[in-house]
This record gives sequence, structure tokens and C-alpha cells, in this order.
Amino acid sequence: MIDEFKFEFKKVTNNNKNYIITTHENPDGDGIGAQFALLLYLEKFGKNIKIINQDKPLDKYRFLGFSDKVETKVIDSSDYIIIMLDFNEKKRAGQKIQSIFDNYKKIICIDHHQEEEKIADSISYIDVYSSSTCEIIYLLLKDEINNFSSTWKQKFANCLYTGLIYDTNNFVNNNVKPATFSIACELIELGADNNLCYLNLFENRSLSELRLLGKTLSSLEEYFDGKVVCYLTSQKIFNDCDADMELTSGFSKEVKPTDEHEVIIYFRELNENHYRCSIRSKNLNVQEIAKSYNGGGHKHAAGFEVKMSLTELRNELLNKIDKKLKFSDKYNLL
Ligand SMILES: [Mn+2]
Repeated sequence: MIDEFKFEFKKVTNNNKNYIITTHENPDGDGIGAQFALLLYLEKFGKNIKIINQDKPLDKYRFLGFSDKVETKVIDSSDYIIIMLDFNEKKRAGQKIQSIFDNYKKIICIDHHQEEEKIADSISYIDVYSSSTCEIIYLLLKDEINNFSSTWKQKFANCLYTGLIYDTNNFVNNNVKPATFSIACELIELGADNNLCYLNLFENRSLSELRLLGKTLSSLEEYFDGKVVCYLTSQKIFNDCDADMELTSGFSKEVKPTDEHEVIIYFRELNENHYRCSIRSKNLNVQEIAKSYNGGGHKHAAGFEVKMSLTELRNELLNKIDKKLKFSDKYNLL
């Protein structure tokens, strides 16, 4: 199936000069890595490429070398092919850059999230069994890059390896398949520096991030005898640590769902009565819950933004979870 898409992809890229590559709002290592890898590839063929994202990449992706290519302002896109990476619903690009979708020549969508509905005038490759969008990008382009220089290959491989380890949490998530390791192996052979990518993504933490994490984790609260665990970075915590939202990008992964703590909810207070919420679960489909607030994600890790009070939001979520898992039959709410 990737071969069919490869054929379509080649046909479009052989015949068009201008590309906008975009990813979802609050871009992650997979989206960013896929964007930079595709940029490197298309530039080889003299294409005119703009990377337009609603939000700038986090500092930790600077080592890949292309952060300055990311623009956050929209342009007249009527003569451009738009390539959507790591998302498949236009609205997930973020409200501030929605107008890039007002006019375009065609859309190419490459993703591993469940597809909601087919986008008009698009060719798409969506594989929900793929660990990451970077894995798909590698399969799409691997036969095309043999003759490129080793320096080029190394940069390309670092971008894709970054996406792979971001979305698999360094190969421990259950989206890892034998193919994921094979691809990782091939990326290392191309020159990817696994240690460099790992250090930048998971270890290089500033003291303010560690302080912020400490205070955030102190907020842990349990419901239904610990089956549901919630934690919060409030505006007060941000102010106390003199830190901003950006530093919390990995915090939703700090507390993991287990058999004992099946659903983990992480709240970030954006403004008064305005929250970003990430939910992770062992078994429950939390994507459905996120969708009910116009959010998205994967089955066991999803998120959304909403304007309401924390108490109201928490109660709503506990109700939604209880409706599905019937915790109140067996456990005490508080
Ligand atoms: Mn992804």
C-alpha cells in the first residue's frame, strides 16, 4: 500500500514547485522530525518549501538544525501543495494558521492517527499501526536517498530517529513493532546519533523545568481509590517557578497509567477557567473523551483544551470515565 502512495507522492512532487509543510498545534518530536526530514528531501530537488506551524518548535529540537526554518505566519497558499504531517484534520493545525487551508493546489497527508474523514483534493497515507509519522516518511523515501551524501543522510536520519524515539518513548510504548527496530537500525546505519537525540529529547532539563515538575507532581490527587489520578500545573505554579507553558511539554508523560492507576489526567491552566488537558489510560479509549471536547490524539493518549472551571472540568471527566469503567460500583470517589 505504501508503494501506491509512493507513486502518487512522486507524481505530485515531480510536477510541483511550491510546498507548505505543516504539523499539528503544539508540535511534538514526531511532527517536527518528519517536517525537517521532508524539507531536507524536497530541497534536494530544488523545491520551494515553507514550514508553517502555529507554534514554534521547542528549544530541545534546535540540535536538528532547522528550527529557524519554521514560520508561524500564513502566506497566500493558492499556488502551494500543503503537506500535513502527523495529523489529518485541518483544524488540528491550530486556529491561528487555519487560513492556509483557504486556497491550495492539493493536500498531501501523512499520518498515523485514526482518520476522521477524507480531505477533499488530497492524497493521503494514514497507517494507525505505524509507531510514528517518521516511520512512514522513512518507508516512503528510503529508496530515494541512496546517492545522497553521508552528511545529508546523517541529518535526515537524526530527524527521523527523533520522531521514532519521541512517539515510542525511546522504544518502550506498545506501538513498537519489529519494523520499528528495523527502521531504527537502518537510521543508525545512515548515521543517526541515538545518544545525541536521546539526550536532547529526554535528559537535558533546566533547573526551572525540574522545579516546575516538582511542584506539579506535588499536586497529585486520587479518585476512585486511586484508579484515576489527576495533577495540575496552575498559573500559581508557573509564576512561583518563573516558568512558561513550553517547559511542561513532556509533563503529561511523567505519571504513567498502570493496573492500579488506570487513568491519568494532567491539567495545565492556560488562563483563569481555561485548561489544556492530557489524558492517558491503560485500557479506556480516551480519544473519545478528548473528541467530546474537540480534541484528539490516540486511543490511550489524547488531549484537548477547554474553557471552564477546574472543579467543573474534573467532575465532568470523572463522570465520563465512571460511565465507561463503572468505578463507582467498586471504589470510593474520594
Ligand atoms: Mn506522531
